[in-house]
Amino acid sequence: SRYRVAVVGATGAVGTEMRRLLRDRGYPASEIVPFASQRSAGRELEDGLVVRGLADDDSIGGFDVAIFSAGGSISREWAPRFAARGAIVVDNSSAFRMDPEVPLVVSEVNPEALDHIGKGIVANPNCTTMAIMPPLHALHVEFGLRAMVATSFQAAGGAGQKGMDELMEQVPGLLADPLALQRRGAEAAATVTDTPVFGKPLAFNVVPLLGTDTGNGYTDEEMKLQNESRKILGIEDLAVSPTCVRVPVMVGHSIEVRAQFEREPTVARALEVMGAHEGVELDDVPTPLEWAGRDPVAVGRVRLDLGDPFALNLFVVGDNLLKGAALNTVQIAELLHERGLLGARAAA
Ligand code: A2P
Ligand code: 11C
Repeated sequence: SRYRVAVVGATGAVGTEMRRLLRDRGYPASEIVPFASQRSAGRELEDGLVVRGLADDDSIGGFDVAIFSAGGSISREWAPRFAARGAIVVDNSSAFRMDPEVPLVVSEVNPEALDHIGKGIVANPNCTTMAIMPPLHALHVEFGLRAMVATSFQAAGGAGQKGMDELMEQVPGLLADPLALQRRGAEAAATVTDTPVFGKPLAFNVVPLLGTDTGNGYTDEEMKLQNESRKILGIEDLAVSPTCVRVPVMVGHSIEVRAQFEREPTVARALEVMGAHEGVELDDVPTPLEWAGRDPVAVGRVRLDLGDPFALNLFVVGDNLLKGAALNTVQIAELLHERGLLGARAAA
């Protein structure tokens, strides 16, 4: 069978990758329909598809699967409407991830969660959580994960095209006065006045606040690392100490993880089980630039903790637009097909 596929947020950084992956991976689609805001309606995309504005219920019927990456508020409003008209929605926003009726799926980690698609919606994890799930799943199966300290180094592209644009726009001005970057940093920073996405100058800098405070000093982005990891790995009481940091990288999130286990790990066995896990590759010194544009997540710097023989340190890198977002949504759509879950709802 072949499916009618909607891509919502099709003009964005993630949506563009979604369309490319559906095509390149040979998704069994009879038609791919790109949706974006009314501003983009009628625009012809580089693949020849013409954008439809998300406007009314008349335009959204007849889809088997709808892949969303247009932000949480669009998903909250439109995902249930697509689902009500028979589509299974694969949603890349944070809107439904913690809903107990909505499976939160990493394709190589917990595909069995797709057995219970209560509302016709499947959620795709946050890109930072996503990157660490395949290696931590391998380690959890082997050693029993109990706790982790996770510190992220997140790329500008995590905030979409506008994030990458904001970073790039800051570079030429700051490059004009290299000495200020070294000796008069506050002055250099003050020349960057327009920072709607990151709140601080990001070029030549590091910003240790990512997301909005949830009232306990931790941001929403940090809380996702705890809550989503617990749900995906099925460890209700997993102890997580998260810190999310923005770095001047275009694409590719990095995460240093200190993971504590029930059973004593060895580095050799850790490398063995992670290297054998689908979607993971070992790399002695993984860097986001070198992994941008590649499908697997990379793990390196695997070391036994200096103080606790039950803990390991590891450094994980993943392309936030690919595995962190578009690739996993397309892999979920592939699983829905393989498991015979598409079409049935539309027919029912
Ligand atoms: P548009 O290009 O028309 O603004 P990114 O994550 O790169 O910022 O992309 C966001 C995506 O979400 C874009 O495809 C954008 O479309 C889409 N989007 C933004 N607002 C809306 C809206 N009100 N309705 C539908 N799509 C939207
Ligand atoms: C970032 N991970 O890097 C965030 C953006 O929950 O899908 C993605 C927010 C989300 O800015």
